Order: sequence, then C-alpha cells, then structure tokens
Amino acid sequence: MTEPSYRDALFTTPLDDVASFSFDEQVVQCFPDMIRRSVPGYGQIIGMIGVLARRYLPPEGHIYDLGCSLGASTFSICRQLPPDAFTLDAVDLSPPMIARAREVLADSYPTHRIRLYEGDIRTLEYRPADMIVLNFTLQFLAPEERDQVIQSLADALNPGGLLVLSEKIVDDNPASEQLLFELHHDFKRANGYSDLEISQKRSALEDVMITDSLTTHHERLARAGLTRSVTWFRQLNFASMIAFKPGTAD
Ligand code: GEK
Repeated sequence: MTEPSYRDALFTTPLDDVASFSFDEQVVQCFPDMIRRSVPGYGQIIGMIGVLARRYLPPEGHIYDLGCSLGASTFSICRQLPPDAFTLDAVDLSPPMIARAREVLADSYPTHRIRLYEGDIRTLEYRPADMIVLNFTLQFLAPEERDQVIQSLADALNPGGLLVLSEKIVDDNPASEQLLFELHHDFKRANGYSDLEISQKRSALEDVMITDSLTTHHERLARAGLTRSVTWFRQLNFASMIAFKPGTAD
C-alpha cells in the first residue's frame, strides 16, 4: 500500500480504564503499522490472497473483501489481475476506514471495478460471488453470530467459489496455547511494543475479540456446506484457511 502510516502509539501511556477497542479515526491513522507489528504472517497472507484470486477466479468473477479496513486484500488482488478481470465489493463497518480506503484505492487503481462502502457483514444482502475474503474480520463478531454469517457467505458463493478465512486462533491444547501466547508476546516486543502497550491492548480487545480453534472453524465451514477446507497458512496463533463451494464437477 502507498498511503502514509503513522506509528501505532495508542497504548503507550498508562490508562486508568482501558476503553474497549474500536476502529475509529485514531486507529485508521496507524492501522497499517499496527497490523504489521501485531499479526505474524500478515504480509504473507495478504500477498497470497492476490495469488489465490489469480488461480481460482473465473473470468469476470465477482469478489467480496469483507471487513476490508484500508483495502490491503483488494490491493493484493489488483496487483495480480487486470482491471477487466473481476468486479469487487469492499465493505467495512467503520466510516473512517472506508473513507481512507476510498482515497488510497482511487489513487492506485483508478480503473479497476471496485465498489467501497460502509456495511455490516451480518446483515448485508449478498449477491452471487466467486471469491469471498474474510481477512481477520470474523473474530470481531460475537461467537453466536458466526455460523449465520458463514452460512450466508456459503449461500452467496457460486459453485466452485472460494472463501478465504484468516483468524487469530486459540489452540485446542492448553499447553500449546500458553506457549503460542508467550511467543506472540515476544513477537510484539521484538516489533517495538512495550509490555505496557501489549497488556493494555489485550485488555481493550478482551471483550471485542473471542477466538475460535481451527477445529471449530473447519467444523463451521463444513456445516455451511463448504468442502476441501484447508489451513494453508499458520504462524503462531494466526491462521488462514480456504474452503470451496462444491462445483458442478464435485
Ligand atoms: C486487512 N481485512 O487489512 N461488518 C463489517 N466490518 C466489520 C464488522 C462488521 N460487522 N466488524 C468489524 N469489522 C483487513 C483487516 S481488521 C483486523 C481487518 C484487525 C471491520 C472493522 O471495522 C475492521 O476494519 C476490520 O473488520 C477488522 O486485511 O484489526 O485485526
């Protein structure tokens, strides 16, 4: 991405009562820096989303980028495919995210057929799609809302269509979970976050983000009728999966 990104310093000073996390103007300013320093493998996942689109998208296919933030997945797809190869809807609940994404995408890819708009992925009326990207978005929904959203995405996919689902995960094994939790803390420290920032960010996210295990994710994908679900990427407690709507040949 080409937009300026300010360094994430949201949790550098002690706060008496850490407010819960929201995707407001302040977060938008430092978002690219924040996500790169906090999510192991983020850049590799983003890079691969364009590659997946190039491999699986049928000609003139339709794509959704849900919880698009500043449009990193959309950027990755635009890097891989020419303007006439696809149409894309990029949707986010946060008005400042959409406003900023609109600026940077119009600058970089003015001729690609991209619609960017505010919307809630829980209530969106989905049109038929060939690829749907949920890159670190499902984790912000309440656990009881996740089945219904995945089902509506599976229903929207055309036969042979692809869902990409990236999430922070919890390990099924408590000892492994503890180890990965500590290593993630080390990862953030190595990326310049102080212990105070790490713990305040964790408190802010506590109620907003409840993570599922890979088993829970794959079972949910199967319940929605998606097959061939694979964890194609994992680094520490962050993973990305793909799953397909059965095609006419399946
Ligand atoms: C990326 N995909 O850079 N409807 C729509 N958007 C939502 C909803 C909802 N119900 N809830 C949260 N969001 C991006 C990163 S960030 C991940 C995604 C992170 C949006 C929210 O506004 C935010 O922009 C995004 O989901 C999550 O690849 O911050 O860890």
